[in-house]
Amino acid sequence: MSDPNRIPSSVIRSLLEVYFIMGSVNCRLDPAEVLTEALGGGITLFQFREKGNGALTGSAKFELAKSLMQLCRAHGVPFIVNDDLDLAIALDADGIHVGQDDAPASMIRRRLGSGKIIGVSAHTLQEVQQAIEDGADYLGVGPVYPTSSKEDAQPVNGTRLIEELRLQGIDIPLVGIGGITLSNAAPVIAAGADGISLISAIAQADQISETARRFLKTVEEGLRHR
Ligand code: 3NM
Repeated sequence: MSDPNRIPSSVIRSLLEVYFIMGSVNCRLDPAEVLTEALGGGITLFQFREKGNGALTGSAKFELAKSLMQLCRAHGVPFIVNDDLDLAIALDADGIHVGQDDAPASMIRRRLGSGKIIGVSAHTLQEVQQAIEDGADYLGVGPVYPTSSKEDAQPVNGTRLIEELRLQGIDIPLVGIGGITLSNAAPVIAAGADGISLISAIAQADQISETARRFLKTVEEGLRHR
């Protein structure tokens, strides 16, 4: 029987349109300033991913996460935590995003409860099928294009894997991720993604708010013309 507390796919799909991810190491400016501008530009979902060289840990990580979650709440944008289930629970975040090396979505669901969003990174058809079986709410499929934001990124897939999934009738909400910019975002939506997920194209932009706005416009136009 379907769980009445699960967030409907149609809601998840619209949250995925412009899914901004970042942590302090991705920002040239203060992370709160970056996020405030991105929220002002219309990002639809945010993931706190405090990873890489110089990433904060312990109470500094917790305090940053809490302040960024408050900014998201003020804009009505859900706040997703990357990987760290204890942090997601401690903050009562809106969800968690996990990779292939983390606990399966089914196990996470038991700890988080059914009203939270669980996303999984998937790079092959088999990983996609497993994540669906485990009860993921959405998938991050990538890397679509070459990226320098993830050290252990898998080989680039282009938009091929997304197209293949949709051709096979797999309709779980999903975003393309990896190397997405304003000039290459449209084909990701045309391939069948519900949205795009990005770090550097927004975090490192000279005009963050305007850039986020242009991504939203690109995605919405892409969805209308599909
Ligand atoms: N996951 P940027 S690629 C966090 O393929 C992440 O699963 C990926 O950063 C995957 O937008 C990636 O700067 C990095 O390329 C995305």
